[in-house]
Amino acid sequence: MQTTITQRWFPILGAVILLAVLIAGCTQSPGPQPATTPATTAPSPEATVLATTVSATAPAPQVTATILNQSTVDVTIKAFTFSPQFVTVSKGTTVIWTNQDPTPHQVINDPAGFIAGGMLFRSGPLTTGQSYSFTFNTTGDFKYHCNIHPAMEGKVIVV
Ligand SMILES: [Cu+2]
Repeated sequence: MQTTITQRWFPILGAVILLAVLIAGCTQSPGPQPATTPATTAPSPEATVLATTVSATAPAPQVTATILNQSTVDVTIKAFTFSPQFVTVSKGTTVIWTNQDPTPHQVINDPAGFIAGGMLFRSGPLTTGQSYSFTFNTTGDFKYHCNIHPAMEGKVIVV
């Protein structure tokens, strides 16, 4: 008797397993569809990670540029770095610092740059998109840093 009962349950069990496999197959097919949607959003966190990696290694290479005989020279503040970090300009050039970071930065020349008992140049805190400009009318090396993040350093060489 018992063997006949288990024999009767086998087709039912088989049907249940078949149903389970079918359901699993149905739940799997809509699976890849939402998977493509996170895939499109996934690159942005990856890109952020890459940008962080770049900014972490960015302070090591020191970018220099020589831009002579220009009335204005741009220095970009991005990823906590002045770019170009070391720039050589002609006497009389106006250097324009523009903050492209979401965080504020403040350009201030180093104590070595003090002249005649006063500070040569010092910006206010620059928010995103804000600029500060200073015209260098004397030759020399003018080191500066960010007053908010002192590890951020740069230099203007006036020739
Ligand atoms: Cu800063």
